[in-house]
Amino acid sequence: MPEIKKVLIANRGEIALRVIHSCKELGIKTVAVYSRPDAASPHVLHADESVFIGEAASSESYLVMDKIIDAVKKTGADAVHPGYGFLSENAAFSERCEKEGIIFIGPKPHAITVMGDKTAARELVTKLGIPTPPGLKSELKDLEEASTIADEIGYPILVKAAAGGGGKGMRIVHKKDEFESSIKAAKSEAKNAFGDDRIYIEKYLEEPRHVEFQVVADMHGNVVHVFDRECSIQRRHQKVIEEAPCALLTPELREKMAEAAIKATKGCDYIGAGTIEFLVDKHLDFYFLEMNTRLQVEHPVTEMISGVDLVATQILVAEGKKLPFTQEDLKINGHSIECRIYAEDPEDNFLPSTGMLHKHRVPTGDGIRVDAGVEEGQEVTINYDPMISKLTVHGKDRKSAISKMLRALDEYEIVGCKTTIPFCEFTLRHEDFVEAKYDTHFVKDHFNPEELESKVDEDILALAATLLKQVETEDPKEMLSAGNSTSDWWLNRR
Ligand code: MV4
Repeated sequence: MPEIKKVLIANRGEIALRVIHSCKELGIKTVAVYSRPDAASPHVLHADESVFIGEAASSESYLVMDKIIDAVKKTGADAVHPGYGFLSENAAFSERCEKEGIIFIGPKPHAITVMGDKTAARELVTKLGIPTPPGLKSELKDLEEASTIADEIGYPILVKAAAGGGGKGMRIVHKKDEFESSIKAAKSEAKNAFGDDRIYIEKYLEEPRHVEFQVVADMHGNVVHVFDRECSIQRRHQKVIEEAPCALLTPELREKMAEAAIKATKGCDYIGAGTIEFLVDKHLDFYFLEMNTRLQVEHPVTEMISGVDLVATQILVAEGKKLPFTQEDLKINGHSIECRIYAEDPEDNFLPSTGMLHKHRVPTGDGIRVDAGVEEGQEVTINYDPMISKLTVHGKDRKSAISKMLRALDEYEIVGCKTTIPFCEFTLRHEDFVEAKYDTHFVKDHFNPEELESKVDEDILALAATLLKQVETEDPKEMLSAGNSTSDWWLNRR
């Protein structure tokens, strides 16, 4: 395998910057690609070179394989890092890179295909002796047979799309007389969403916790896990707060789950960084759900407790090098929490809240990491994911990580759009979160927007500061004229 000298990052925002950082530290040149509204984005400014790839819609830019491959050839890059989302879990793209002689920094097409098909993944891990939720062994073909199985495992039943994943195309069936109509609706939904109407059924596990394992594998048969993360704080299948390690796991359970995670990884001949997703129920029984064949958004919490640079590790193994550490080399050090700061209004059902980032001042200090893809003065638009940044902290234990996160959230200043910061503060102060007694229903069960702390005082202070700055720097007459930006941000403040 040739050494990687130049990487094209087929992504945008914070993850593109994250990849650029590791490349620079490894002495690798970087190429950014960008759509029209991203022309002046940080990922473009921080890369050594950049290539324009089309209009705002992802389907005209970041998702177009031909444009990415052309950009690779034009710039002489020898590898592509897909980040997360976009082409990261596209087996055809991994294959295309292979054919074009470009290193795809990720798994081979086979692993992406098997794990991307959720019933194939379920069949594979079942053969390996890994527990999955009770349900059909494979794809649902015969309605009558499926209904009998549903009776056996008991309601509620969860219907899932084979081509789904991440909660897309799921449907809960509460009782027998809804079974047939739900299956039919789920099939047509799956057909519409994925062009694939294959579905399967599982027992719907109640009060589950979402626990995932980070794995890394090289081309020499070495597979190591980099511990676990808990991601149960989410809404509409969008994670908001993640932590590592999972506070629920005992060393014995961690060992058992890690063993299953490594088995699944080896079972699909995986190469690179991946995530095995499990549900853990109140009896501490665990079940394999799916494998994500990419670097995940929440990877920083793993990096903080392990000291492993996951992106650098991805690049090394993509070059054909051996993993630079063994399982025995890795130890859990302290505790890490990540809050995703979204441009969304927690007081209004987490509706996207776009606008100009008039102010973006991030917290600083020991054990604090901010991965942001936008800068002050930039617009947060609806073209892409509304995530402004990821705030990740590290403490000597869970309690100090929570304290540090609350301090950091308090220090974070964003003016121009509403954000999930007040929601994160609410959660981190909640008794059940503090005691680590929470499951995937936390938001539904406990979150009440009326309990959010009022930010009005801070807003008034921020307004005063901005006005003062304008008085000092601008013509006062202009301030009073229409279209002044001050009134804009006042209306859009968090
Ligand atoms: C489940 C489940 C309960 N029982 N499967 C969500 C993401 C995707 N990877 C699979 N997911 C789930 N699968 C069984 N058999 C619960 C979830 C789940 C969930 C379901 C409904 C509402 C919110 C949820 C949050 C996390 C996980």
